[in-house]
Amino acid sequence: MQIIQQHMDGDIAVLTVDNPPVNAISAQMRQELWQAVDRLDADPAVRAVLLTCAGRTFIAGADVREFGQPPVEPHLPDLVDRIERAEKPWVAAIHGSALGGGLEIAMGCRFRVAAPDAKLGLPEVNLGIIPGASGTVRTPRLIGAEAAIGLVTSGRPWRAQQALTAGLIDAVVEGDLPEGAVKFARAALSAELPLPVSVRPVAPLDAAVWDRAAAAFAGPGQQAQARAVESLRYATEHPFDSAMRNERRIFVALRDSDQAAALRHVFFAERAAPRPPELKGVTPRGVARVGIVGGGTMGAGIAVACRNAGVPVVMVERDDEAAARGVSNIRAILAGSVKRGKLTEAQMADRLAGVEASADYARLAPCDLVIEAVFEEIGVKQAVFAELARVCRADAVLATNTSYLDPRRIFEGVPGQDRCVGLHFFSPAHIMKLLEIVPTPDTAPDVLATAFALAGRLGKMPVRAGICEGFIGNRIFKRYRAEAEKLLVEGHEVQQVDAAARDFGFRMGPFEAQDLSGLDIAFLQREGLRAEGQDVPDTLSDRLVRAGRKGQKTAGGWYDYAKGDRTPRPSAAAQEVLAPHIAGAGGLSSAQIAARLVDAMADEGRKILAEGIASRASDIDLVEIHGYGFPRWTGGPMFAAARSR
Ligand code: T1G
Ligand code: NAD
Repeated sequence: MQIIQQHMDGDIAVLTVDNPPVNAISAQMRQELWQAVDRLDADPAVRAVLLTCAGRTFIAGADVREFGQPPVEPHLPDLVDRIERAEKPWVAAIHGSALGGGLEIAMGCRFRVAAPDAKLGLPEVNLGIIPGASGTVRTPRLIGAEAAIGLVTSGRPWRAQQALTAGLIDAVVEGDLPEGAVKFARAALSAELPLPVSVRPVAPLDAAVWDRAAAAFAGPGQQAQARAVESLRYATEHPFDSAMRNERRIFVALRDSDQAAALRHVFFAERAAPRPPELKGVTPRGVARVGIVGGGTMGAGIAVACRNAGVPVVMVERDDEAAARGVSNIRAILAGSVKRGKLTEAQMADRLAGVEASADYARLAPCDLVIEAVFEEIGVKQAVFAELARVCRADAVLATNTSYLDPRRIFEGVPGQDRCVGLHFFSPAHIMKLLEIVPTPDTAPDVLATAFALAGRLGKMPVRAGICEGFIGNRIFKRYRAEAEKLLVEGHEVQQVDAAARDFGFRMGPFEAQDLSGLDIAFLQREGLRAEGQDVPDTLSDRLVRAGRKGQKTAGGWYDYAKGDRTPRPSAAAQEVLAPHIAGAGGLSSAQIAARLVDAMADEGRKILAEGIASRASDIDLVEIHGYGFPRWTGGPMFAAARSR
């Protein structure tokens, strides 16, 4: 099967690339494009070549699945070069996304035009590499070095209009793209052709600008960004050919690096998790309106997540006063977005207008899906579901946001158990990407599919989780905290463990994070279990709470805090509480401490897999990355632990 079709529009040859789903560049595509250049150059009936794509997008880059395999000729940089040297000028007509190698091919063309909603970018750094087919060499020659630094190091694509302003493309084509592009080509051919990008001059930047750019990417996990700056700088200070050799050298080193392998793993993990194979072909139920019971921390955050996605919300609270509080919780979140320039006042008003808050459960009748987010108490939740069973349509999906309770107990007695499902959002729910989707054995496939579809609309990363205490995320988190305490018992310092976690790539260590969120939440949960007669031994953090140290809110937990200052300071008082329980002299290095934490998480992860609580190891990695700040460039605990073995 040919990937590329050709037809003539007068004296312009139109090539259409068709390699679903995203026209990723394969060896065959490179070969066919090479042959097309030779063939069309030799054809006297052809004056110019239009490069277009079929399907939803222009060429979205190299095929990530081929990264580990031996390279096959022709290589992409040579192909881009060949297109640029073609006697007949090539015009790239871009719709959807021109990414990575796709944009590099477009930069080899003499002209680039794009549909108004097209996106153009060099996302390679997201995969731990730099552009490998002249992206760091042609881009500065096309749009200037400073703009190129932004495009390459951010990995974020530009919209067509921004690309036009910067000079990345020559025109935005409204209406039919191939037709408009042919018209553009005809007009362009009547004037003198611009220089090929590789021979255009590039203005050098001050050393200070480069130094600033390099300094911005000195942190861990930004190896690709740092080396992209290096490659861009070299490319603006050296001739094209030498710059290409330098880019290649850096590209190959990064491609074979641990960070790139980890980021590729995450790339595929993120594409696998939202599409469980068992739901293939299952049609989700329509969700035009979402109900939310509870307007506290989670209910308000979930409401904002829905409103940001344009979904109308009905919120029910205990009484009118609580309903008003729920609305002001929503308003406070939106006002924060306005303050940070992420939302306009008008958008905020629109978001609020789509929220109906009340104390009357009957208002939930038109909702297609209702999420319960009330107190974490089984009796309260069961009473809520009894009300939902009374007022909601029989086909409405009913969901609970419980963190630790067994959803089967919460749904007990609800008619139509097949429409019930756990939807575990993370706080703050309008920001955190993770959504654990927790079906019971009775949950119907189309209800599960509805949950995944909702996650997609809300921009969440859905991960299927089975039922156990804490599901995937909180169960591993508990083990992580226990391991951190064990390291203290063995004689390591609180600040030493936190620093090791930070050096590994967490934004915060386990103890400073607990001080921030409060030690009392987990304490109260354990006290609840103790009250039920369960044997739950005191943790070190329980001992701190009993000594009145609940974290920043009480001026101290694992650390002390000066008034109005969130800087953790070593605490003699905490040390006094802990001292009787310390049984060792420490001695592990920072890397060894981090490895202990990661290994404990991975060990719990393996149990979770063996019990069928998670469907795949990569799902566990996503839970940690998107819910708990595990550094993305390590690939998650399962990937990192397997690599270090
Ligand atoms: N290679 C292989 N498969 C890819 C792919 C790629 N580059 N991009 C997407 N897919 C698959 C994906 O796994 C999924 O498969 C399906 O396409 C739809 O993806 C030399 C070296 C293009 C904006 O990083 O950003 O070029 O699960 O669900 O939301 O310098 O995919 O259906 O089997 O994401 O419509 C640079 C990454 C490569 C592009 C479409 N390119 N892709 O989004 O669909 S490096 C990228 C995307 C490079 C050169 C270097 C998005 C998209 P399946 P999807 P979407
Ligand atoms: P919260 O105390 O901030 O809010 C709970 C709200 O529920 C309150 O506004 C209360 O008035 C309301 N409520 C109580 N009983 C009600 C009833 N019968 N009908 C209507 N409203 C009622 O609690 P939260 O932090 O938002 O947690 C809610 C749920 O989400 C809990 O199950 C919790 O375990 C879970 N959760 C919390 C977090 C978190 O980090 N806070 C994260 C994930 C899940």
